[in-house]
Amino acid sequence: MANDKKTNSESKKINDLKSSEKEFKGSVMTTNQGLKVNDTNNSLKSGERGSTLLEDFLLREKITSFDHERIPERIVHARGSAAHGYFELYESISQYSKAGIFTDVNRKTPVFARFSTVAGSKGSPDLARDVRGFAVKFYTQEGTWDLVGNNMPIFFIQDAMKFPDLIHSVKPEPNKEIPQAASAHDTFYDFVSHATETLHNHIWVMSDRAIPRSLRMMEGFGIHTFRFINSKNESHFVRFHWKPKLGVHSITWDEAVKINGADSDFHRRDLWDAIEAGHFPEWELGVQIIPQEDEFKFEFDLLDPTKLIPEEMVPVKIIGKMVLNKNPENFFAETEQVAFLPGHIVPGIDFTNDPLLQGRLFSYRDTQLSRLGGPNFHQIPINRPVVDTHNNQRDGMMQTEIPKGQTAYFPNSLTGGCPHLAKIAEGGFHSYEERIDAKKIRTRSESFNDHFSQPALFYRSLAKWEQQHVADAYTFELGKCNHDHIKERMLWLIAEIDSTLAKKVAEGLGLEIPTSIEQPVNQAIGADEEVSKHQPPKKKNYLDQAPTLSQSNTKFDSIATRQIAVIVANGFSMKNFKKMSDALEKEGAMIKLIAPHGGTVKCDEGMSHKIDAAIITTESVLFDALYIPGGKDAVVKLMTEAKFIKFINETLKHCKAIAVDQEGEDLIDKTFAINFKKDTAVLINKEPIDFINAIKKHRNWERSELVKDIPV
Ligand code: HDE
Repeated sequence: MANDKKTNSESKKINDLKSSEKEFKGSVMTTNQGLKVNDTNNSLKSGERGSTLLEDFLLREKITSFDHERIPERIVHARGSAAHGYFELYESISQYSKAGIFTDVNRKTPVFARFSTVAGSKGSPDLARDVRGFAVKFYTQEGTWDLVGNNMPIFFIQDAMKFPDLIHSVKPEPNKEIPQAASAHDTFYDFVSHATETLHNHIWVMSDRAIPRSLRMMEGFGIHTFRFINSKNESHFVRFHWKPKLGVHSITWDEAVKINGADSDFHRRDLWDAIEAGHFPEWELGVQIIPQEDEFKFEFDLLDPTKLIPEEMVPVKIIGKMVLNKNPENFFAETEQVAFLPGHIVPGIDFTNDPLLQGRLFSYRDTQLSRLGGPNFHQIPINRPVVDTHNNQRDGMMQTEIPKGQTAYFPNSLTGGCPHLAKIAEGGFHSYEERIDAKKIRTRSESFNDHFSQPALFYRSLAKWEQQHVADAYTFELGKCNHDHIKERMLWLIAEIDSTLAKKVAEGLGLEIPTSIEQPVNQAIGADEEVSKHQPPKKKNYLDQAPTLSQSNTKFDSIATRQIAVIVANGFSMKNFKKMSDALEKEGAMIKLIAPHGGTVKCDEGMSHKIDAAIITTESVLFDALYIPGGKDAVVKLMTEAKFIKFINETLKHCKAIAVDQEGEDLIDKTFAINFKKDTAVLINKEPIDFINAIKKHRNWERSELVKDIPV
């Protein structure tokens, strides 16, 4: 009996230790020691109007806890949003990897994915022009694997040694802490223009990839070349890709600037709302596999993280999918405390000598020590593996487990040699035995020295409208710099990438492209090395174009989760509205009614309809498309409100689809300065299917030139 009691209380304790989730419904308020609290509104005082007493342990516990609520934010990727989900494998790839996650098609591996901007602090707006982090924690049965990537396939620098310089240059300038979450300032371009290895990632940041429409509509990349190891211990090189089911879509810079004011949580809200509505975001996982013997087959180095392997040269093999189907319960406990480490791998995956990856293998564990307070951060619920862990590591800050027994060393006899080691065949990790025979040197491989061919390939591969956006972005960013010598140095480098691009930017800046620049360009080298040999080598042209790099070749097959603004006032046509909204909702679009005021409006059939937003509280940039049903009274009313006119003009300017029925045409006649009735995405009295097809195309970019002077 007594024994049973002990077992019960022991197992209760284990359960308590394991389960850290707390439900507050129906519970009484207590202190952290379990004392029931009778008053949490008033401190203990010496008399009704007297001073507060030091004795007040209730006040001290509450305030102390509050004082220490914040932990240091991530030095990079501080602004993030995350969700839970799962990963499923389509087919076993055991010929390449022995990892359970890549061989067992019957598994549903739990995942936690966090998306982030890089430069801004935790409270910065979502629509900064920036790279997006794309980090996924796979809780596999052989241990946790973290794939800590970005939404661009390459990185700025080639060696971890330069990372602090890169980040210090893009962060707010240290004297005045300005600008927040923005690369458009002198220090960043001072650095970029002196470190030409950055130019490839940089041109991606100038492209629409840096201002995604949604976190759900961006690709993800592991960037570095990793290794797959199969059960015969054979190695293949691999690069990882995430392909969003909804395609890759972006907004314009004008929208980004406005969204940051209208809803600075735009991406965070979009991810949260989609999951709450049951529209679970999905990505397919793809791999580019390169046989070991092809290591030197390419005109770039596989170990160089500033180079992508064009899909046109090595196709991406789709092997599985990730579905995000649950929002976190608590932002701090999960999204903030999650710790991703590129060093978290499982048997079947291994590293290469990419010098950036090698540095990351040190940095991420190190950063968690100050961010999460000590070496036991793996015990925080979100960071715990799904498998049991046993080792002899002990103590330290925030130890929340109670390791039992007499021994904490290996080998031992007192605990029967446990925890014992695992044989390789039983899943024990064994590093790939790469042959190494080299001098110890501090240098950069010559094979990393081509900094211009791939930025040029990227630019050549873009559609006309994408190229225009790149030119506009360079012009904006450099236009924000104060020093002409920095702008001129950049112009010289852009001209090395593409001379027509440089001409456009130079015109916008009102500067000449210099014919030479004074100082050596490439500072990727040590002080004693010859500068001249690092001048830009001739560009290679191993591929004229890589169409997969252009967003004009992405998927355009769905309007699911697209936000459709419907502008209405009392007397709007119910018949038109119902036909259109039924068709849109059937395709998964989200309809939002916007009216001159909040509350409800009445349609022409006398029914009341709840309004989603009064016009004063919203902006066109928060929507993907616009519909105006007819109804004479409604249209007359809408015409009198300037903000609706602005709303319509802006929707037009951002090249979005607009559908109007009957009297709705009068409203666009009043609004549009020139006639857009022939525009393929302005649909007047057309069928819902025409509007749906126009929304699927995301934008009608052909309109761009005609609308660029609309003054909104
Ligand atoms: Fe990171 N990076 N990084 N990075 N990184 C961090 O780790 C670092 C790099 C990336 O949602 C930090 O836990 C170094 C490449 C993502 O929590 C820090 C170098 C790629 C995230 C760190 C790189 C990334 C981070 C900050 C050069 C794409 C956010 C807090 C050697 C493949 C993960 C933290 C999350 C976060 C260091 C380069 C992606 C300081 C030293 C390349 C997505 O450890």
